[in-house]
Amino acid sequence: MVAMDNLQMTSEKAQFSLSAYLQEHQSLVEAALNQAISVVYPEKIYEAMRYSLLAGGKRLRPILCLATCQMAGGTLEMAMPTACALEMIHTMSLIHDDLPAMDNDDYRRGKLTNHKVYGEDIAILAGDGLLAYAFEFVAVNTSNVPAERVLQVVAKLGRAVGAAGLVGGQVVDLESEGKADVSLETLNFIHNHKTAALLEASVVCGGVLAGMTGEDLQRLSCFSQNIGLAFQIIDDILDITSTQEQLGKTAGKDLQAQKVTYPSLWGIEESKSQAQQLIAAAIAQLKPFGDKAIPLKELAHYITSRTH
Ligand code: GRG
Repeated sequence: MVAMDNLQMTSEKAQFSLSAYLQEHQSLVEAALNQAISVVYPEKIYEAMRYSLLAGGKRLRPILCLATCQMAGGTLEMAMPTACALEMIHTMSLIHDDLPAMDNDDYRRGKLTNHKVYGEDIAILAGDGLLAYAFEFVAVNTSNVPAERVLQVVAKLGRAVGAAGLVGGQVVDLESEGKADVSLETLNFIHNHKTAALLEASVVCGGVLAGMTGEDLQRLSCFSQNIGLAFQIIDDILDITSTQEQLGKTAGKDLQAQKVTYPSLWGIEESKSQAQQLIAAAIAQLKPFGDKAIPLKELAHYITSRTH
């Protein structure tokens, strides 16, 4: 496809524009997500799934997956079904996170949350529908990739969302709520699982689809764990320093829920410095990949400079 081929990276650092890269990749992901789910009977559930999936968002996970696949010599087409699945899984986790039984939020991505529009019952089912469809989507739509790589992707996605990943992190987060004595170790556990696990899967699956193995995958795993934690530290800071309009969701939630966060343990300045150190450690892992890693490096920097 010509439009996708035009997006192949040149090796000239000077020619790389992160904002153009983000814009181009975001619109490819939007188009693929829009095509992924059609509204059929029973319409309500498909509408609820599409409502949250197409509500905007930075599309960071799909873009990380596409960028890594390209860096490793693969194509956007090889990674697009997995990129869409990552966004389906991420969106389902947001829908369930916002439920009254969890964080009880009214706004997400600048819109009313799924349960506020469709009711709790449909919101739970919309999350379930997106989660199941994510796996079907990868299995059915991935082409020009050997089956054993697709199987590896399915396994990695499953691990990232289950009790060894998002679900486990969410459980410890719920257990820690209202406790003032949450340790740094526990906080790291929560966010390594709730946030970093899916970011890690995004990067590593991109590498797997393109045929990466061994030490290269280890490097990608280390890169993404570091950016995952940095991402969460910045998320915690933005919850304090940004407005609801900037965030698209209720601001100041952590303080209100008396959650222990990185800024509550370290203060804002030290938290920023820790995030910078994690980004530097992440970028160091990309050294062997040379100029091909420029998009991933720039995406890592974007994590600490973002405002929403
Ligand atoms: C996964 C089976 C399954 C259940 C869900 C609710 C839950 C278990 C886990 C919570 C996961 C969660 C909401 C983690 C927070 C991750 C995070 C920092 C979200 C914000 O991500 P952004 O900033 O959001 O990328 P956008 O809207 O830009 O996509």
